[in-house]
Amino acid sequence: MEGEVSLHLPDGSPAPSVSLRARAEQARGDFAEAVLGGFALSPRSIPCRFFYDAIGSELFEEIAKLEEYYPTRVEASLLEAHRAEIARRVGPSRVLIEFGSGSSRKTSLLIGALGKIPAYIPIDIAAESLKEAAGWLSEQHPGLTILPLITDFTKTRTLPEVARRRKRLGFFSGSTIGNLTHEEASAFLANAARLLGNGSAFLIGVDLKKPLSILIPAYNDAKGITAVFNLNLLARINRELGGDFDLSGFAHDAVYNEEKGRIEMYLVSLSRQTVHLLGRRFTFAEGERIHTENSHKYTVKEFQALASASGWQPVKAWVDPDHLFSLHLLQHHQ
Ligand code: AVI
Repeated sequence: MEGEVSLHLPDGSPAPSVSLRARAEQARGDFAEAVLGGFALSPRSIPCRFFYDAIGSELFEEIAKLEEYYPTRVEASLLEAHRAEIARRVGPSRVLIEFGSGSSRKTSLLIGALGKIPAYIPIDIAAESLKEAAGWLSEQHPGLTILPLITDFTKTRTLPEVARRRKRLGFFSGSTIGNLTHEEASAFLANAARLLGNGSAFLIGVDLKKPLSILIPAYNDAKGITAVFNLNLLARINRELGGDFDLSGFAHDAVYNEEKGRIEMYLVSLSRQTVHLLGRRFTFAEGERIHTENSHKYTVKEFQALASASGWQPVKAWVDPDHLFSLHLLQHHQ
């Protein structure tokens, strides 16, 4: 169907159009539960998926344009340089399924290289950005069938009917897999193997291990956009959960955990302070840190070992000349 952009539910059925408001309520409930749960832990934490409200998504788009934040730029250049080979290796007429599709900007390059595909299925929890991305992509690729699926991409269990009848290519870009722990990444890959099925292919962007002189500025940029992105979590608590965080009382911090091979982001309390939200009080000690994100980095070999242990056979990995980022093509044959 030309330019189709209706949304779909996790079971692949069309989403009723009435439920945008109900979905917003549900999202607020999930956020409240996650914040209360995370603040009961030591150290306190907020899951990184909550970065991406409308403001956080815009801030991430700004991060992606920063000189210091190489992943988006380098991944796009890898896709551009190798898309013809990727398309050749993958073969024609695959349904393209994108996990955590966001703005779908990079996907346009891939779709262009794949030629005529039966359908593109972007999966994302954010209904509004799915709709916007689908609208933009259908302008870029007139005639492309787009079947957006609103769900948490780590929990997707079924695909729309059209995808069940064709061979499938999964796409997971931006090194979002790095925001999962190794156990979560392995569970995600195993679920994707089940979902995409025997004979499927999977293209995944993965950030590489590298010197701290490059890594730290990527997560602590000179303009302070990443700091605002991180602090937006507290602003979001104020907006949505009736919080009274004083944003100037917390500072952004990004450190590399050598042992775990990951960047860790924190919000650090600059003094002893008490904050209220959802009718409760939380006291933060001076220097107390709220853990907000992990971003794991892999060598090519480490990622291939993780993929192999999770049901996928490595086909090829492309790396840029500066060894900043990798693009992995995997296949699943039982
Ligand atoms: C979305 N994700 C892969 C980004 C990352 O690099 O881990 C999120 C991000 N956090 C700070 N800057 C960008």
